[in-house]
Amino acid sequence: SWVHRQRTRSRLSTMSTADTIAIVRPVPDSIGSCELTHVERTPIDLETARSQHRIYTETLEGLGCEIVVLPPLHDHPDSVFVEDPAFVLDELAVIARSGAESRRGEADSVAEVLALHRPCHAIRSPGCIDGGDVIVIGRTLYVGHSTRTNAEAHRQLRDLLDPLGYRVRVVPLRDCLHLKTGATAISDDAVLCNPGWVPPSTFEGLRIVECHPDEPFSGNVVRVGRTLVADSAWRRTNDRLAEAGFEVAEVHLGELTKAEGSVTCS
Ligand code: CIR
Repeated sequence: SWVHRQRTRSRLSTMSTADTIAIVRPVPDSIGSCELTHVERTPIDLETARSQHRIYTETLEGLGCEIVVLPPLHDHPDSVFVEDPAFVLDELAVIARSGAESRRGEADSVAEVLALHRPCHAIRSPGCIDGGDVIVIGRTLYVGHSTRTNAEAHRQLRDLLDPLGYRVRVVPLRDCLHLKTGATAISDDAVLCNPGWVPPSTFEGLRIVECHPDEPFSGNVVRVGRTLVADSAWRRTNDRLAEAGFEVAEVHLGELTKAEGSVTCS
């Protein structure tokens, strides 16, 4: 996967994706005390986690992203998962209010950076949402109904986004933390999906690539331009993506998988 990643990097170095900003936050000292919902706690090696996160960040940079590194939050064990405190649309950013109380202190510093680029709108109590529950494809927001995201947040999103021409579709989940644990967009009209966790009927009208059944956690990839950044642990699903014509850049975030995280969240 290293070879593949290097090759992908040099081939894409002339691609213009410089208008893409990737926000990351270092792995905190406290990650061993992270929230876990569907995953059993196993020891996380801090140095390995940091080195995997560094390679992931370098990969995004190699694909043309401008990297913004937020200050570390060592008192917030899940703060490396910078996707959850917000999500961004062309017109505005939505600042989330996590369903996990331990994660609410992560939002302010994310909002501070996003405010440089977008007007920010905060989800208010009793609404709860994590950015990991939101997939945006065109003018449709697919929003999970999960332990982190509730109906009040769906209602606030509709109030905010209907006038901008967005449609909010609520997606029931089974057995996974966030919507994006089980499905992610792989182009403007295609999704990668684990049908056991996210009903494929959600994405009616879109092309669907199904995760390999032996790799339930493989439905999470990050789009950068035309490239999909994927975890090399999910070889069979990555092969399916390549066979379907997608360009895949592999990284490995195995230590963060133990914290129930994956590529988009990081
Ligand atoms: C949590 O439970 O909040 C973290 N341990 C994992 C968050 C992963 N984020 C994501 O899927 N968007």
